[in-house]
Amino acid sequence: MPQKVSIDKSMDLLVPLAKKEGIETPWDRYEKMQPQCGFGELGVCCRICWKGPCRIDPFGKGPDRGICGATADVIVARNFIRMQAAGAAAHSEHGRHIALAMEHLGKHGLEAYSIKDETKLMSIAKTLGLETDGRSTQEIALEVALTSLQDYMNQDSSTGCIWLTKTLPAKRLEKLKSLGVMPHNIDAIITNIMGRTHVGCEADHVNLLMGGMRGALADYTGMVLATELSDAMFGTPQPVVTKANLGVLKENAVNIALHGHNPLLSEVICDMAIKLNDEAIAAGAPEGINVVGVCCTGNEIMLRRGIPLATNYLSQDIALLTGAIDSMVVDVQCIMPSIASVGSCFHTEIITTVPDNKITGARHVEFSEEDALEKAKEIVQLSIEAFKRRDPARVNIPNVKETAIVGFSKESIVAALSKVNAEDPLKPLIDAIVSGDIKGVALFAGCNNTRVKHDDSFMTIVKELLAKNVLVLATGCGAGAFAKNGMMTQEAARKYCGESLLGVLTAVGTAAGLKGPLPPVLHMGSCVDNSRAVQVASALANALDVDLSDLPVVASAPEMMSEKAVSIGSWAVALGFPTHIGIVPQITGAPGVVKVLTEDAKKLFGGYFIPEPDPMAAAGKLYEAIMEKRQGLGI
Ligand code: BF8
Ligand code: SF4
Repeated sequence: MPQKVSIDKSMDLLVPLAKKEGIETPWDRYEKMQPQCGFGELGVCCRICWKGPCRIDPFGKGPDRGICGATADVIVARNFIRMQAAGAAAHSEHGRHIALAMEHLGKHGLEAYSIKDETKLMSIAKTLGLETDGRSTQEIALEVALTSLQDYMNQDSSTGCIWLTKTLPAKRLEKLKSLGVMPHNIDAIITNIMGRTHVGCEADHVNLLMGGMRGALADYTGMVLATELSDAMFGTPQPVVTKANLGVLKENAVNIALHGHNPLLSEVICDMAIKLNDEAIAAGAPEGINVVGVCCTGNEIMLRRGIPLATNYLSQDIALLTGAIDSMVVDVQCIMPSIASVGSCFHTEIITTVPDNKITGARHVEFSEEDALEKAKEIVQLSIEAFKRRDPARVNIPNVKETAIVGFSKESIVAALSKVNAEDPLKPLIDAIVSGDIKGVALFAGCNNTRVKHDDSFMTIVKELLAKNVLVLATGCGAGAFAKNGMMTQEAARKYCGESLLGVLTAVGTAAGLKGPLPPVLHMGSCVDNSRAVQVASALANALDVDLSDLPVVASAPEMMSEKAVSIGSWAVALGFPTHIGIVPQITGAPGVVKVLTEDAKKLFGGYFIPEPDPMAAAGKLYEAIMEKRQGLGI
């Protein structure tokens, strides 16, 4: 195990505690896994048919083709685009779930849900070109839902997905169309990828990769509709001050950790926790119920409700070592199965809620929109019961929590900017970019990965870019890393930003009533909320009458691990953004694939992958990419 596995200060207490208690951490499991398979690392292993597994010898001494004749490029391209399809499927299932809930809400109402943000619903209807005059909120919600569901149903491949075509600049849409990568139907595109990668189908790596890019753009479609519809149902994030890191757990409260992704579950549990607070007090918890978040669900409820974030991906099971989490309630994605075994060492209820995301060893309470209130009540009461079994002698809450100013949706950013220029809110931002006070924009996204020190690459790169006056946006577990490690405070802006960036953040923050700068890292939400950053970039591109690929905008996923992150990184490239990945991707055994994704993509899309594991070198490359785009714009 590396000397120090994480820079998260909570881990200084909990990792040694895990060792003492004989409880395995992800880093112990990582160590046991060494050495990891070299063929897998290079991506040159194929298990697509049962003649295999086949593997290509990277040193050129053994097989250079699989038994069917597939080359390294074909094997790697097939594996890669299947990852893009899986990422798109995960996000799009999330989006479908929200759209179906909104459809039910529109058709017959749902006891636990409503349209909390009617302004957002109206703005969505306008974006989608729907009639609103003289129609009730419920009618509009129904049409918004049905229109969104069209993106899963349209069979006419000459028309692009609605959410994609309505949210990207015209120049980019033309480009995507000319390259033949416009998705018309999320489900059809995912099926297409699975079909064309079956044994004996496509064997041209370039065409495979272009098919994958179309899949990644289907992923964007599912994400943007998930974000926008969630905002209408649960509220569009506005700036809010909260806390992050495991010190947000309370010794004298029933601690419920909400983990996963979909706000349909977490929002109702938050409501129910408020209702049942007195039951918790009566059960002996003087501070009632304390809901905290983990991973992207954590980000969702943090931005919309100011609920504190306990931790991010890699420290999710270690969080249970605090002995103070009474229940961890999960839905879908990025949930380590290990939470069931670690939870069983404590009094903690690990509760799964989704019929197709169960974990052996966890309790399953099946949740649906129709019976959401009843099930949320059951879950909260199970948590209170678990609290009664908590062993105070095993409680170890790290005294680590940072203030975090979060809640930067496109709407809240525009609202803050409009305090500086009410007529033309984007002008102050554009002026700052043109003058060079802001050199460019970097979006940090993605996960943690045992291959690199937990949270460290995020922090190293961001400090470098802030010092060079790059505006920073963040989502997902990257945003979690920044929140936990103190990068969402006004002090951090003063400490880390270059002079001209600090000037802009101070002007906007002061005008918006913050009595000082905005935080140096603007938390935009969960992973699906990467679409918010695209909305900001599209507004800038439209205002400047340029394409997205012309903007000095870059993306970085320094600690990525999931197929969703592969898909997001790919659509970032397809939209024209240079995109850094800090993990050596499982494609390096295929020179042709590497060339397409890191070089040819630049000519085709304007965006391209920058694989760079060293965070300092990555910061340099991202800054260079920003400066190159500035040069292209002549600024
Ligand atoms: O969707 S950043 S570890 S929690 S995949 Fe997962 Fe990665 Fe976290 Fe959210 Ni995104
Ligand atoms: Fe081997 Fe070809 Fe089968 Fe893959 S598809 S396992 S390369 S025979």
